[in-house]
Amino acid sequence: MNEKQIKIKSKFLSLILRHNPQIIQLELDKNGWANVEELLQKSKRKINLTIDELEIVVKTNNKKRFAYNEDKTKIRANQGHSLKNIDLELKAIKPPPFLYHGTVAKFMQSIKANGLQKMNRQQVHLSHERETAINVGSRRGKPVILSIRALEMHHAGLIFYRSKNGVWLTDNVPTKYIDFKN
Ligand code: HQG
Repeated sequence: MNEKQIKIKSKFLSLILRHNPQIIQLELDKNGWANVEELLQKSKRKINLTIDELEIVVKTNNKKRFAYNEDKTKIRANQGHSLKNIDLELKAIKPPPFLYHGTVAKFMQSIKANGLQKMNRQQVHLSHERETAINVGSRRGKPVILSIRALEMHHAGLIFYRSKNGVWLTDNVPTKYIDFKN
């Protein structure tokens, strides 16, 4: 597989494991796991995906988006779901003083009014590194980087999680914890 093919298969996996397993009549369990054999079998309807290719996609994925269970019979996305009621079994943890969120100017008015909301995903995604937030914002245009006073939120009782691949997650970020100057 070349890089382009790996990317196509990775995007397909994101679609199935985060958003829409139904398009191949696959069911995820309550913790977001798909049975690997069943995934490969049912994926044939849409794409060629062998067990070795799956292994490569998981291993080379730049954001470590996917994880196997211990005996590699199951696979799931580490974060980014829009599917409701997926329990990733994450533990609440104390965040660093600041976390970052990359967005674009057209959303700012609404963010200033409503805070950061999870929109179509299960949670708001934040990063420890500013650079990551720049990349996230750049998907949509010229990035606007927001600093979030995460530790203050934690002290106020708001809950943070960190996914297995290092993305910080929280239900919403009220405006008062967002630093709007760039
Ligand atoms: C914005 C990708 C209006 C928010 C990335 C964002 C990340 C609001 C968009 C991960 C708002 C939601 C997540 C409000 C938030 N009013 N707009 N109140 N609150 N927004 O894609 O954080 O490649 O769901 O700023 O790299 O951009 O998929 O979230 O622009 O890690 O692995 O609404 O997805 O990772 O967009 O990206 P998204 P995101 P993957």
